[in-house]
Amino acid sequence: MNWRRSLAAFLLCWALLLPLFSVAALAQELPRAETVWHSSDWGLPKGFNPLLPSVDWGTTMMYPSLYMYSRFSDEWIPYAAESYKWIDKYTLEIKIRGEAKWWDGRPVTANDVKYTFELGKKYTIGALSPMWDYIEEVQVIDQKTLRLVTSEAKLNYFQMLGLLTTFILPQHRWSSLEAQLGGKIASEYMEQRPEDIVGAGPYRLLRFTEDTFCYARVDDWWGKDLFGLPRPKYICHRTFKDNPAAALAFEAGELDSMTHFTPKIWELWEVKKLERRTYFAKQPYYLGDSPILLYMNYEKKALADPNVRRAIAHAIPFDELISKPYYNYSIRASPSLIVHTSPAAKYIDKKLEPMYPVYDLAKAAKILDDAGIVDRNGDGIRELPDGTELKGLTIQVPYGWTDWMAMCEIIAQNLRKIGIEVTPEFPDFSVWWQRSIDKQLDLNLGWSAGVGYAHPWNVFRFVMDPRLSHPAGNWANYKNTEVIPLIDAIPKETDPAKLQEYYSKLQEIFLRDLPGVPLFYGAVWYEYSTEYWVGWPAEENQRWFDTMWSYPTNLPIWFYIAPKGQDPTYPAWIERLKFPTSKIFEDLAKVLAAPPTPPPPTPGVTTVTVEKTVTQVQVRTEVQTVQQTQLATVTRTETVTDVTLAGVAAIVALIVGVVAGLAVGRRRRPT
Ligand SMILES: [Ca+2]
Repeated sequence: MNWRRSLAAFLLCWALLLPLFSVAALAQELPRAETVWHSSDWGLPKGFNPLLPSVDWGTTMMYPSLYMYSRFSDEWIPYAAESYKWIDKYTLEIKIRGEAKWWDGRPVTANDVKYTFELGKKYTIGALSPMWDYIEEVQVIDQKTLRLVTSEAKLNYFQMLGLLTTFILPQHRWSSLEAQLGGKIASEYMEQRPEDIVGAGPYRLLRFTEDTFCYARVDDWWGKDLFGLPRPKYICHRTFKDNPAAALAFEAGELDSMTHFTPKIWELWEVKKLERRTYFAKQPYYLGDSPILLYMNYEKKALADPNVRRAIAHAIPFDELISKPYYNYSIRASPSLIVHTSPAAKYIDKKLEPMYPVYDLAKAAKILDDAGIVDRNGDGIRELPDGTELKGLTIQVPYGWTDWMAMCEIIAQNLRKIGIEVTPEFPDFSVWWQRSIDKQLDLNLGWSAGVGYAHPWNVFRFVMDPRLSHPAGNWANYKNTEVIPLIDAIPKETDPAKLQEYYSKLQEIFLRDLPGVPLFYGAVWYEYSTEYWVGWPAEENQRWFDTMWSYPTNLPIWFYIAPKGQDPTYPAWIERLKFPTSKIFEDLAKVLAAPPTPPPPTPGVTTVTVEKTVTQVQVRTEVQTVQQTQLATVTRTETVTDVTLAGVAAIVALIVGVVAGLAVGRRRRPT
């Protein structure tokens, strides 16, 4: 039977050579009807080690988290966890599912969680290190029970929730890697041999080429009795040289989904009648996330004047910015700084609406006139009462961000009409970034923080916290210490009435001082095709959904789409298991209200309370997400863990321009 051995050897060689083959070879080999093809403007494959600051798309599909969290619906699903339970104000106990196993058959344990999280103590890891500013320890109670313990000094419930969506690694594999490689496991080790990877997710890396990589379904996955198996047998990602190249492949039916900026995307279905769509069929086409603001630098004397700031806010043609350069891919952001399309809209204080800026050049001019900021020498430029001229100012965004560049031109034209001379300037990204760090920008467009369980606290903190600085937040260099006690109180508060009071006060201060002006919500790029797969999340098919780069949190999508011709059944477990963030806080409030409980009568005997509902949270470790951007062949914006409070400047440096946002979202910018 030598031929069998020869065949085996041949197949082995074939498998080893595959990574060298092109996408065409992969595409031919994998059945089109069983494969989802996706594209984002990710870079070329770098590695599949989730500890790295930059990892390949889908890497975290291979690893479990305790919970999955959808920031658009603000809901949780227990994944590797079975339940949670507040023990006291500082202690959250998590039970891990008895079924949860690594691919090699060993159980997913509390020790795996402790080991993974503690890697962030030993090494600088964007996704793990900042959590230690908010927790004291991870306690292992038994093999399947752990406790996340914080203290009054470190208390921040948003950050604690963030731990629940953090990936978990198998200690038995990574501790031996660590023994060999030390800190290189978090900085250099690539994890590029699919057969070496030990995960616990329903997909594992199959192979990759220079521009394509594919994951294959794990058919003996531990979760199949609980969750079933996902529908696609293969999920492949292709990297294109730029957005237009991806758009061509999408139009040609080579891709089933993508996250690329494409001008006039609606023409695919409205004009070309193709089976293509975005989340909404009409404007705004995409879900919105982080408010994009016009920031005005307090370090500049002219811009520190509240009347100048208010006048500028009234000179912004909000609708034109969105309809022209942004192709109506968004809507005007609420001036309150709270994303009004998110569940957090309940915190918007409508009594403050009279303070909202509206586009009105006459009103803008009157604000300046009334403040004595007028043109005294007839050159068309106004001066402050002390003679400071409103000229020589710039409005800057990185070169290549064509939509934002056009917005700067439009804003500058309008400011000239009210006697303020502002010149657009478009430096390279790195120059723009450094100028912001150096507080040298005058006016600039920038992001803030997105929706999710920490919203809107995360946005108020990002925009107004005087303790922050670029890139972590406070891009306007706002110096009002009045906001500090409010920002510090919210993450420790569970009383809805008090939260409303704090948020109302923050809105009032924000609208009074205008450290920035919210313009629109950054579009969450997501396009899909129904040529091969149906049941995609959309406005008329509202399903569990997170961004197409957030895994494992967006895993349920692979369980409810279906091959064309089959029924995209929505799994019952999603509806049964999901619960809102508010439940976590209600449960906490009950524990806080209860009288102190006596110590357990029989120490040493572990009493396990199994609850069936639990949940998890995601790590936006520092509460804040910072979106960072880089220009390469493609330009992208990434959401990265904010590490400022951690005081870990080194981490910031490490993650600039890379993907630290494993557990966090990730957004792209059009080129
Ligand atoms: Ca003048």
